[in-house]
Amino acid sequence: MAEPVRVCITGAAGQIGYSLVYMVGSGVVFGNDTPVILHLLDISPMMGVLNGVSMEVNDCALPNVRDVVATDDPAVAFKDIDAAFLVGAMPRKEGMERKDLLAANVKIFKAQGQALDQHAKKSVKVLVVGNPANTNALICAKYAPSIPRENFSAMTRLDQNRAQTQIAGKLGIPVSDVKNVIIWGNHSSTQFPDLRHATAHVNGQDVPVYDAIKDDAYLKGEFITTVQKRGAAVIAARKLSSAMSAAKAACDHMKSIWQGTPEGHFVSMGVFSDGSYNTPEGVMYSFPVTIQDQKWSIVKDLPIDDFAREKMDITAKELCEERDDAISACQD
Ligand code: NAX
Repeated sequence: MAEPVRVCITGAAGQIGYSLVYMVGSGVVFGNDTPVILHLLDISPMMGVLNGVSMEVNDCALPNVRDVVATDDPAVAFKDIDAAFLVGAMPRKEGMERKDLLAANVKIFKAQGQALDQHAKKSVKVLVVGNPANTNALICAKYAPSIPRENFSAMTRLDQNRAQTQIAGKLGIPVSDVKNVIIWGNHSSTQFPDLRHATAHVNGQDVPVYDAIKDDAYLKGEFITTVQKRGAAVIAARKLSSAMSAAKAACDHMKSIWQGTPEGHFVSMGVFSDGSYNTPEGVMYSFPVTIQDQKWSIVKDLPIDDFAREKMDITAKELCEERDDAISACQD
């Protein structure tokens, strides 16, 4: 067996945490041959609940779980970690504006960036799930200057999974037969789920989704709004935000980082923009990426039509506004 990987999950007493702790412990992310030491962080009032989660993960008797550390101290939680799922934050409630969330959450990610900088391995891979995920990741990286900023990413994989599922359902094929759907921009309702480069495996071959579903009105209308509003639809139905699907997406994202992307596939994640596709540099914009040796590269030179351009610019504008609000909130 390989050396154990130390994995921190913040917000581990919360609802995403409840699914995520089990999934990470089960071996699906870091591999069945890789033991994990779970570092579970939550805030002091949640320590009772966190201890319960810790008892349960031990009682799962998962062969991959070597040890569980449950704490309210970021210095302990981040000590020598190889990977972090930063989930802990205030969740969006029905009717809550992203701006309110941003002010409340950005300070958490500033403090966690500083703690990562001091205590984590410099090679740590940090996935930010807590909303506003892209901007929280930006702030976290900013306050962890000794860790390469490429090691930080924000989750838009849930949006990608939702988009793939919509198309698979429309075509009546397994979700794994839909690939290369792109989520551009922010994990918010301005995101642009783009099918122009996606393919579906139909009648024994990969065909462009636009050829498989010859319905522009759906592809450019209902499909996009369904994906953009899926989080709100889950809240309306469950009276709670997405949790099981968010945990699964977080595992998919970290697995892509850890184990790479298969030949011919790309995945979407929020990463530092280098200005590709005329996006503003320095915001955490969701791009299609391929990953090898735990390093991501933005997929370049995909053709962008006017329809896509307009949508990509709208979400870029929102990210710039969030960045400016976040920077001033951190200075307060
Ligand atoms: P919960 O409220 O169930 O759990 C959050 C947990 O974080 C709580 O246990 C809380 O005590 C803890 N916490 C708060 N501040 C903390 C801190 N400073 N350090 C450590 N722990 C802290 O929320 P849950 O439904 O699990 O959602 C967590 C976050 O994920 C929210 O910000 C939510 O908006 C975000 N989401 C992001 C998604 C994405 O695709 N990027 C989708 C799902 C989800 O909405």
